[in-house]
Amino acid sequence: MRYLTAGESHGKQQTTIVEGLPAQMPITKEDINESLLRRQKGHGRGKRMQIEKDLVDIVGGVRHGYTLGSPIALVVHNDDFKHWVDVMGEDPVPEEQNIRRVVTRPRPGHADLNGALKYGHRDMRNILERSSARETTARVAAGAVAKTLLKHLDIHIIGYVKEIAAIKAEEKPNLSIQERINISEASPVRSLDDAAGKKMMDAIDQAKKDGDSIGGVCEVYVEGMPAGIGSYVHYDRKLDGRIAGAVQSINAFKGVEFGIGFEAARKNGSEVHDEIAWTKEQGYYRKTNRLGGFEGGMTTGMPIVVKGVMKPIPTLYKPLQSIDIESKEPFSASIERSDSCAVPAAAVVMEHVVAFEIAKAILEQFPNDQFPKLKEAIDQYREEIRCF
Ligand code: EPS
Repeated sequence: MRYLTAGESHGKQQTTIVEGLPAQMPITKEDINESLLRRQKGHGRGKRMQIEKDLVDIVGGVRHGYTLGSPIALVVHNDDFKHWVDVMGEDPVPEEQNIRRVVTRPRPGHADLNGALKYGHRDMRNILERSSARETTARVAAGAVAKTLLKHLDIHIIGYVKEIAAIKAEEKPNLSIQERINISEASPVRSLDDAAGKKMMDAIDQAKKDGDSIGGVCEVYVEGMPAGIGSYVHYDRKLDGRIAGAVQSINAFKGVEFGIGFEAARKNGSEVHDEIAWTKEQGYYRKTNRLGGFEGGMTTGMPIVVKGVMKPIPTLYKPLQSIDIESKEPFSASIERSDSCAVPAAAVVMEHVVAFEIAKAILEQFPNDQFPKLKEAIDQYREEIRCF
């Protein structure tokens, strides 16, 4: 399974094509819209989210509520396009008419300058329109298709916020996945810790007042994965490696950890590895889950626990110094509108990119043409490894 996205932030629409999904899998618009709407929420979002109402149009690959096995094509319209028609229009601009809102001032921390140098655009709008995190709408749409497949296979996944700025949510290792879903959905910052969540909201409000932005840490938790998904035999079949690459590719993400992550460097092996146990009902399991559900690039059958670090959004009301590429004069980068914190939304994005990598690995390992046969094969595999 693979996917492609296309579309500019202020262009007509975001487009997603997902290819490689089995036929005969139930899926509805609601499965995708729920994810899209969750991505739009979160304390700290800016004015753009008041303009957009992300709803999907399924324009290929699904008929009467079931996948056909053909590519699935999804469209989400940018409602803001109506304000940008003459700036973003696809028709060639007549020579006498100036292109409006030309960007010659690269913003520190964005793709603007590097993209301009690479593609030779002197109007950096041609860079920022695509490098904008608006694209994560299309990625969430692809991930929602993957999440639907996982749901039908009894694999459940949720993303929430662990930290914003310096405020850390308390560890809650014993919460079930359903509790994680319910608590994070009810929190305006997707925190599992109500007290920390309130402090996170205050920190976001303060950053907004200061014209600054703040980042944080998201965590994705997956339950129901059988052991042995992914492989140790080659670098590009290690599922944790693929997940890490996908998470790192989310806009503004700077790092990834599984389980205790970087903490493992500061501990002895006896404090890091998870002891193996067995019961007749459950089969093999680990007494702890410090490695976050992976050994040897394969799932252990324990919950997958992965964290991603998001830097503060580089679009600041508080100006940073940069250089105008036409005049070569220094200037202070300033903006018209921005999110002061998008970590709660990023947790939803991360949930969906992880879902996609997991679903992809499952489809590589089991019969993938017809959904009922896939389900049967996975149920049989679960039984086999329980009795192994
Ligand atoms: C973004 C800048 C803002 C955000 C946008 C990402 O958009 P605008 O430039 O239109 O104000 O709102 O995020 C989204 C539109 C979204 O759907 O998440 C950026 O520069 O990355």
